[in-house]
Amino acid sequence: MLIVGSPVSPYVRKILAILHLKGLDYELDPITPFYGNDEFSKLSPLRRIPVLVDGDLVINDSTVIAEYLDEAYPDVPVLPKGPRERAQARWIEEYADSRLGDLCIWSLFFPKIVAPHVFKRPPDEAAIAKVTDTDLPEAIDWIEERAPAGGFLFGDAVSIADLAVACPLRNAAIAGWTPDPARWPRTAAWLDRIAALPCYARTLSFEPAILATRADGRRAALEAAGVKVAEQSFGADNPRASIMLR
Ligand SMILES: N[C@@H](CCC(=O)N[C@@H](CS)C(=O)NCC(=O)O)C(=O)O
Repeated sequence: MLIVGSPVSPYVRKILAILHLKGLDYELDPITPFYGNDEFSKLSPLRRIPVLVDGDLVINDSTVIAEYLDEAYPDVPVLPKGPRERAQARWIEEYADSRLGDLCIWSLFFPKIVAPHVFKRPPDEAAIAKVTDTDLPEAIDWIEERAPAGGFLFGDAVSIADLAVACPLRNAAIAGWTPDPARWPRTAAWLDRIAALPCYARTLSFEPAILATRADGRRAALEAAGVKVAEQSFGADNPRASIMLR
């Protein structure tokens, strides 16, 4: 199966961690969504990553992809068993995807890392400070109340909800913000346990191939990191503005 999307996206990272956990093979087309070509618009009408392509099956949205993978390959589940736990896991995933995604990606990683490099737009430092000083701390206060004292949210096995929380916070870390263990001890220790999982740690090992490598060397760097890079790409040479920002 093919996954379209850069492994630096938190939503792609979540899917790659699940594929690793389940022991599934995949090829990666590591495009940044802003560099998607016209074919990418057909594949992903919101021009978002990740997209899963398996033969004639195309699935958009990381939550939908994760649930598909859990149903199609149930041996190592990422959703807990009971209906109550499943509903809780889905809600924490939704909170992470939308609220943490909004703060960590759109309000921090995008203006600090993506916009200056891709769109040559200077960062709004006052807006970024509001996110790191007020908005993210408030969100992590909410997370801290739910963070498990040991293990993971639903026991000894990692779930979609654990991964969903860790993934956007990884982008905040790349942009220079991590939860202070003195204020959020449970969250900080829980994130460390997730980071130590082989399925997740492997996704982090792909990052230098994107973040510290020129565009023309990324394919080789990813392959050196153990990624099967797809022959054909949905990438283009020039960036387009996000639908979100139009
Ligand atoms: N709800 C979607 C969100 C995906 C998403 O926003 N991906 C970002 C990359 S981190 C993207 O493709 N942004 C490009 C855009 O919105 O133009 C999911 O879970 O897959």
